Amino acid sequence: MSEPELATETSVESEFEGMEVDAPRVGIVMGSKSDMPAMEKAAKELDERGIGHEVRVMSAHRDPDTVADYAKNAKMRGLRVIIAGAGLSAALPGVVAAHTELPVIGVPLTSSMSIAGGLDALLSIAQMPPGVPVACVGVDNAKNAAVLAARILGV
Ligand code: RP5
Repeated sequence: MSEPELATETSVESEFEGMEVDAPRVGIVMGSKSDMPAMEKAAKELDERGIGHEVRVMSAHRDPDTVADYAKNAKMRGLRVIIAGAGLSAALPGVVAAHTELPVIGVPLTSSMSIAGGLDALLSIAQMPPGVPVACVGVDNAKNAAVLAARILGV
């Protein structure tokens, strides 16, 4: 009977070669560059907690294929949570959640055309139909999205 092959240091190294050890665990996406001032608060909170993240601008309405590709590949790329901020008829968090099993945290945002102080975006995000959940934090409260992401990650 042949001896089981023991992994040598070199073979383990080659297994890990090409794997990004510092790959981001949280993806922060938003529907417009105009959302950046509000969404930067999520990035700042994750920075302070030492949680790797990436920031992307992509609109569910203007770039639907980009959003679908991003969400479909997110888990495979090592992301564990997605934070999605959008204003007005804020479809982005729901569209992301439709294309990934990862937990999605929506951040309803105010914008120049918001009605009722962002109630439009709040309802768009919170009122997802049964089966495709999106967690929803308060209007413009991107910091809480980051704190919730940290709790989901258990760090
Ligand atoms: C949404 O429309 C964005 O998330 C943003 O909050 C709002 C306004 O976008 P801009 O017109 O400033 O690009 O899609």
